[in-house]
Amino acid sequence: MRHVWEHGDERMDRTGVGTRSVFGTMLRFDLSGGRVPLLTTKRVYWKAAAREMLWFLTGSTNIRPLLEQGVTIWSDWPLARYRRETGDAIAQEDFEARIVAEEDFARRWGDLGPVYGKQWVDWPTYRYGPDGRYEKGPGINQVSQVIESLKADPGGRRHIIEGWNVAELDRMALPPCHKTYQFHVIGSGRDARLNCLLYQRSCDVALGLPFNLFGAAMLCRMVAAQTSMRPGELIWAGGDTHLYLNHAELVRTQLAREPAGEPRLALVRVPETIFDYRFEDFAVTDYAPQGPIRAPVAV
Ligand code: UFP
Repeated sequence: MRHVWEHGDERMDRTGVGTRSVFGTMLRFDLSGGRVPLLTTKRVYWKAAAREMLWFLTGSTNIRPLLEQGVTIWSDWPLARYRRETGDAIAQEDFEARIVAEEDFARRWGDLGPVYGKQWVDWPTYRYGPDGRYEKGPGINQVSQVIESLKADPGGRRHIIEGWNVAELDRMALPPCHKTYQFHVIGSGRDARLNCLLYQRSCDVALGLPFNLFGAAMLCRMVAAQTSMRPGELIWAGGDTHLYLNHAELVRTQLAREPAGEPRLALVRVPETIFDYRFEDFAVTDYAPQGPIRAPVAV
């Protein structure tokens, strides 16, 4: 955060807010012994990140299941679209309440397009049918495939989950930020450790990164458990790594704080498949962060 704030290139961005940005960054975290990258210099609502990660794995792209669990992190985009297209200046809480209460309304206004969940577990395919016409083929579950490929070929260099479906970007509320996850195994047998590299093309260091790191760690832990490996390292690679100019107060507050403690993430159960995890299967311990810091999201 200090590096981006002090050395970032100050520039205008899509949202109109403006950022300081560094291109090409890397962070590395040891996930062994339950270690988890969770900021202690402010409270991170890891429960929302956990629910979001499990929501991705269900393949859902509608904000309704998130809102039913009280998670509002994806509301901004559908809300902005609703206001823009209807001219109705509805309050966020009222919009969210309607999504939860009215199924038709949720279907019409709560969908984000083919974002992460869709691409991860149901990447669309096309093929020539028997009559020679182009038709929809069966979707690809990349998450299942990666788990199978890690088991069959631990030394492989092709263990990738990709969110960047070029053909569908224009229908997504937000093109994927944490777009590529690559897995890598070192050691073998009972010593095998699973590394995970996340490439994030665009990163809001203040609000996005804390969430994205926790989510990635969780995904890595689930994949490790499903392939009977120990968690290794999480490597995070950032493309446009930025701080919004209106986050100056957050940056100042957070940089004045001292990191303290070493939070741990426990997976209390190994379910049959990666799609059978429940929120209750995750426990964070030794987490005593300093207070939350509020800051506006750039939409
Ligand atoms: N952003 C993140 N992480 C996420 C997410 C969004 O940092 O998981 F969904 C931020 C990055 C950027 C903005 O500030 O949201 C996306 O804008 P753009 O598509 O123009 O990069």
